[in-house]
Amino acid sequence: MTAINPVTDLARDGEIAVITLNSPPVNALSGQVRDGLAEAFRQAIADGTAKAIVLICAGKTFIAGADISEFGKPMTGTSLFDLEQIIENAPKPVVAAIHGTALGGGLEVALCAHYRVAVPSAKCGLPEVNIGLLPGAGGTQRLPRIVGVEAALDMVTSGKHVNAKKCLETGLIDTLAPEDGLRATAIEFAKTVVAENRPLKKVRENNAKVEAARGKPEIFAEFRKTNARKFRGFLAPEYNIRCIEAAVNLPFDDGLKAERKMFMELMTGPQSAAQRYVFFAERQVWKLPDIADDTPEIPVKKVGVIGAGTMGGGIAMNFLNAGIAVTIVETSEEALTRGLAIIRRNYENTARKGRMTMADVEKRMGLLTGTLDMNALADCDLVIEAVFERMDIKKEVFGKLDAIVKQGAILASNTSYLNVDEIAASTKRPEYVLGLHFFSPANVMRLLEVVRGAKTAKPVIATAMKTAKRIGKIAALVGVCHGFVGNRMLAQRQREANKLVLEGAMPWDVDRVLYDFGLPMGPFAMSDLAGLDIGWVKEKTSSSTLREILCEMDRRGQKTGAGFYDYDENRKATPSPVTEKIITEFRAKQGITPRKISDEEILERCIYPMINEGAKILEEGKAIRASDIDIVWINGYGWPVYRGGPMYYGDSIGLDKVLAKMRAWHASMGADFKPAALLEKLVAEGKTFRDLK
Ligand code: 3H9
Repeated sequence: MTAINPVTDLARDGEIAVITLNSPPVNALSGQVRDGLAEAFRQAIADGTAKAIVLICAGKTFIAGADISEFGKPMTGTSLFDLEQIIENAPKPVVAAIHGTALGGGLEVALCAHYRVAVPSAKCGLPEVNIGLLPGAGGTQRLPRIVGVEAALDMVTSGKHVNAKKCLETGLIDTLAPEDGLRATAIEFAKTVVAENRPLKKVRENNAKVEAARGKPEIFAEFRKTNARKFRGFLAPEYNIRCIEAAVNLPFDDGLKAERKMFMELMTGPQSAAQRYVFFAERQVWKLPDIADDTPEIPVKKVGVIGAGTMGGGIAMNFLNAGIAVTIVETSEEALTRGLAIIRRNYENTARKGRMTMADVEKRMGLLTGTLDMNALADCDLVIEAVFERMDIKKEVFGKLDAIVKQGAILASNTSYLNVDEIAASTKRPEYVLGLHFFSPANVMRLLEVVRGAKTAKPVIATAMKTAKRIGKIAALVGVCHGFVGNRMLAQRQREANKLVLEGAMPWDVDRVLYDFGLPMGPFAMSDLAGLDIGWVKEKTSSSTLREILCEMDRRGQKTGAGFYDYDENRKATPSPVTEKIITEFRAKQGITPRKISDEEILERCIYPMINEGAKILEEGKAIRASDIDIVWINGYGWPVYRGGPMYYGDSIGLDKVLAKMRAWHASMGADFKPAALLEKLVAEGKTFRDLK
């Protein structure tokens, strides 16, 4: 075996040259990797006694793509394009041996090999779209030549990882190898290719499938239409589609040029920069500076959930999906029966849509026990309380749980605002208490805020984070403060949205601006969806806010067919003349003369105070990093990922701009706008949130 460089080896197995790449963690195509591979291929090609070449990777995966951390920096070493040319034009067969994931540039390299062999657990995909890019090394031109235009469109715009069985069906791979016999099978396969004198199959020459779609622009028009909602605001999906169109309509080399041009445009643009930032932020969020990776975990085999309402039911489903037994406790037979029935119905709906079998439904329901007796939670490892959001009730529940649930078990509250330390103090085990703030619908939303109390023990936090991963969540560790990270910042936006309406904007103006910014919906549409009567008490209402007036008129949101908006029978919203009249009269009563408010002001007033609040959260140590706050907003509130999260957005528009506005509003409108000390400091030092260590 010859070491070509620190990450690439060249060995021989009879007449087959075997190139092994070993660049942990995921064999990404860094400059060093490209150099090593290029040199190894050159040597293997030059060696007249080697009849074929196998490319295989060590470690957990085949090449998982270009090295994303190199993007935006000057390129060093062999270009990926040159490496691909060497492989594709090799005068002897090249076989790629795939395990783990062949993604992005990794699959593109494999597509330049003449044959591909994979183990059954392997997956292939072109996930560049997820980081605001397109496959820029020929992937958009070669993939449709194998899998066809429709399948290629789906793969490049969804970024999905396709399993080996499916890849075999579409021809993306040529044969399967046993799970523990990839190397041997790939070598045998290469020997057969040599022995049978099989052709050097170049994907680029395979035109039948792209030609079949030529002159059929409706394929693309239909695809765009079907996915318009999903792609809204994103540049990359459209560019990926255009590249597949180029594959269909242009000769291969011209298609490559078109792909290159669009790739560079995306790569140097703001959306991909934001999405690449999010890629790393999603991985950073799990890293906890003061909790070592080897902190002992508390095994979580059985979970208790208190409350079978929407939240409790959704929470329970997360664990059932992960194969963890759940006991759910309610206070009345009726509420329990209803809660269990809703869980079943949700699963059955999923099964009806073909995303689960009825056997899966029964398996999950088989793990679920409903009871009215809290004592049934005695042997749970983790109990999550999802009862009414009132401190006295929470304290009572925790007091009872403390007496019932075994020592060493974790007691968690799903509170979205309340003081977790106060809840913990109602038990004799505050170190085993923390907040697990799920977002509604809890079985769908990815975010989990893990709220660390003053006394929460490290193994409890470590267990919460690991458990979050097990149930498919993305967890951010946050500190105790009113509303934690997400809702604390949301409150800023809501306050300003309400004020803007008093000052002269209409709710649908505010909603439109935020929707166009990329959020799934604006604050008033969101209030209508949640119900305007959350926290509204009929007996105490006094027409003191627009919200109260709307509730008094039984305009309590979507559920009553009217709120800020009017709704038709399909829940389609239209701006309401009734609401408009209420607002106009309310302003008059308050002596407010409405003024014209620009879209720019709406956006800045809603978002800059959030960024300022984020700075306060950081300053108080309630979030570990600015990027964790971004993760909260992307995964809990639908902040558009191509804008990187509110803190990243602040950095990208310039913190000096945010500060200048906060100062001006502070002077004209008072304390709500007091600039955060951290914001002042960063601007004074010419730094950004990303510079914070
Ligand atoms: C591309 O290929 C462009 C080309 O078309 C054209 C070029 C001209 N680069 O996710 P994990 C790190 S674009 C750099 O926790 P898992 C990651 O940050 C690329 N680093 O592991 C983490 O580091 P740390 C297209 C990368 O087992 C560590 O590896 N490819 C890259 O849960 C472990 O990652 C993609 O978009 C990378 N490409 O999942 C694939 N990938 O430990 C992106 C990972 O310091 N990668 N790292 O935090 C993935 O989807 C997952 O990482 C993978 C493994 C499924 C591979």
